[in-house]
Amino acid sequence: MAPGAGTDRADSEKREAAAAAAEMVEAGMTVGLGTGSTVAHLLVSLARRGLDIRCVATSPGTESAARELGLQVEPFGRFEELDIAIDGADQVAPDCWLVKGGGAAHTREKLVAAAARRFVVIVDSSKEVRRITAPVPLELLTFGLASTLARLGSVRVRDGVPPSPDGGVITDWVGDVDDPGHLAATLSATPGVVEHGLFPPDMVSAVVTAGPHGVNVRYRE
Ligand code: A5P
Repeated sequence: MAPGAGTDRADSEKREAAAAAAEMVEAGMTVGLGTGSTVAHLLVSLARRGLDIRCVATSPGTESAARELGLQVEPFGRFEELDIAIDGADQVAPDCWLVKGGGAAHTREKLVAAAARRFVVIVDSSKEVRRITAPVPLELLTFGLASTLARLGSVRVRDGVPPSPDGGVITDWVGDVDDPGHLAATLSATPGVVEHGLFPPDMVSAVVTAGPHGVNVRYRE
């Protein structure tokens, strides 16, 4: 299924999770906006609240959608820190390891999440998994791509996906993920890997999951 596509039920769960997270934003805050179909609902909920907030976007798509809704989007370079960042995820494990980057935006998403005092993840119930599995998105440098791919081994270049806004090649790790922490460290230590889509639990402040029985918020702070 293409990133962003989904069932009606998944879509309404995304909308509910996004609406709950939008309530965590207060006037005067600086807000990191993620990327994807769940964040598309977040933008609508945030715009409806009409708060005086300053936003940073994690992708050109989010930036233009947010601006069209009247949200104030500023260059990330203006901020050392953000009050909150809110973003979707492809997988959320019970210990709060995440996989992100189904929409190829994980590098900018990780930078924005790392700058935020609180990082809130918004998902529909299909994203809750018992354990993290492949694929894990990767962004690779174009320079030396063939040798980076050979060093990594179990990686597939994503078909028909344009380079990231920063020029990186979008690929996926398709090997085993026995220990997300170990894989994250290995990928980070591999020359040519710009960023991987494994987000560690200590980056996450809260996970807002909407399911058939309503919205559940798990706090990690
Ligand atoms: C974008 O690159 C991703 O990290 C998204 O946040 C993730 O794929 C979730 O996307 P949806 O909200 O569209 O399911």
